[in-house]
This record gives sequence, C-alpha cells and structure tokens, in this order.
Amino acid sequence: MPVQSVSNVKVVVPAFNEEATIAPVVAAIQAEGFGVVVVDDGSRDQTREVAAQAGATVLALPFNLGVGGALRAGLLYASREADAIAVQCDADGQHPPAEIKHLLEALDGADIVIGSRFAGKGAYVARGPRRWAMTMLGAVMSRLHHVRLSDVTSGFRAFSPQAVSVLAQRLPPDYLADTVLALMIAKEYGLRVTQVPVEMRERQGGMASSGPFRSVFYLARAVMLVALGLLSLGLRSASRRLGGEGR
Ligand SMILES: Nc1nc2c(ncn2[C@@H]2O[C@H](COP(=O)(O)OP(=O)(O)OP(=O)(O)O)[C@@H](O)[C@H]2O)c(=O)[nH]1
Ligand SMILES: [Mg+2]
Repeated sequence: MPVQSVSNVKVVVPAFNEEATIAPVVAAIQAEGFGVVVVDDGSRDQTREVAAQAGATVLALPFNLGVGGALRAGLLYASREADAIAVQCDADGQHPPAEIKHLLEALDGADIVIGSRFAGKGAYVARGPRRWAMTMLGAVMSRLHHVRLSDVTSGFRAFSPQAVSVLAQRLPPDYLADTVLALMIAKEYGLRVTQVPVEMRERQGGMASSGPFRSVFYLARAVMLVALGLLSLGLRSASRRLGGEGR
C-alpha cells in the first residue's frame, strides 16, 4: 500500500494565532491524502474557525499550553485508534506536506523520524546563538542515540505507534520540550530515533510568537533541561547497575 493512503496516519498541527496560514496548510496536507488534526492552543484570533472550515478536525484548548502541550493533546487524540502513526507539522507553512511521505518511509526501522533542514536538502539557514545552541544540542543527542541528528529542534517529525503512546503520556508542555526533551524521553523508553533530510521554508505568513531574544532564552533553557535530564539518566543507570551487582 502506498504510504499516502495509510488510514492510520494523523497529521497533528499545533497552532497558536495562525489564522493567516492554517487554511493552506490544512489543504496541502489533505492533498497528500492524510487526515489533519489542528490543535488550537488557546489562540486569540480565528485559527480554530478557519481550520474547521478548511476541513480539519480541531481540538480547541481552552488556554495556551505551549507547543509541547498542544502536540501531546494531538497525540493523545491520535492514540485512541489502534496502531496510530502521527506526524507533527507546523501551522505556519514552514513544513512542506510533500515531505511527509519521506518521514513515514523512514519509520520502517525507527520510532521517531526527525525532518532535518540541515542534512543537505533545501537552503534553510540558522545563525548566531540559535545556530550554536542547535549544534550543541545536536551533538549531545547524536551521541545519546548513536546516530547523526543534525536538527534536534525541528518540529517536523513522524512517530510510530509506540512513540505515540509514550509521548501522549510523557511529553512536557513547554516550547522546545516537544522537540529536544522528546528525545530524552525516547532514550528512557528505548525508542529508536533517526532523521531524514527535508526542505523547509520560512514561515509563510503571520508572526512567530517568540522573537530572537525569546528564542535564545528558550534554547538556553532547553540546554539546561537536557543537562539535568542527562544527569538523571546517568544516575538511574548507575543505580540500576548497583542494584544488579547487589543481587
Ligand atoms: N511559539 C508557539 N507556538 C505554538 C504554541 N502553541 C502552538 N504553537 C505552534 O507550534 C508551531 C511552531 O511555532 P513557531 O512559532 O512557528 O516556532 P518555530 O517554527 O520554532 O520558529 P520560526 O522558525 O520562527 O517559525 C507553530 O505551528 C505554532 O502555531 C505556543 O504556545 N507558542
Ligand atoms: Mg515555525
């Protein structure tokens, strides 16, 4: 069966004040043959009405949770069906739906497939502190998962049924938690992570909710959370080793 016609794939689109871009995003995903779930994250504009009119299933959160919280709600919704596969896709038009099939193909052999904009396809560039933090986080996650991961903050991803059920219960709500911390959780649960090159564009309309300073703050916070997470993974595996030796 061609990947495009797999009926258990749900494309989850977290959306916060994206009335300018959400309709073409929904239409482009549907044109690829996939069902769309827009998670409206307490938007103050017409995002939810526009998304529903475009034919998406809309989960409307009563207040803003953050991208991780919105994604988790979407995964929880997807996980009500057996063997649900989910794809995460931005609402701002950055992620071309034509790439979704490539993410899904790579799920054969992985539980989380990251669409990487820095793996040789497309011309997307990140600069300055943002680029440094991304490179550093990428190096740490590549080591942790024993595979090259060049874009660990990418929010264009596919999830196997196992990843859907783990992340629907465990994903923290904060911005970047949906990306970087999901990889720490993946390590804890033995989920296999890989990447495929994808083309990404600039946002196609509307406004990014965090400006350059806020983005750097969020990245710095992600670096700290990863450091704490690594410490906790290390302590847990040391205590398991000690427990094993005692037996
Ligand atoms: N920033 C932000 N985005 C949210 C939130 N809830 C859901 N989203 C959606 O999550 C996706 C990613 O947010 P963006 O603001 O585009 O962040 P980004 O893609 O990392 O940054 P840009 O490269 O500036 O577009 C978009 O589809 C948002 O609409 C929220 O509370 N804050
Ligand atoms: Mg974006």
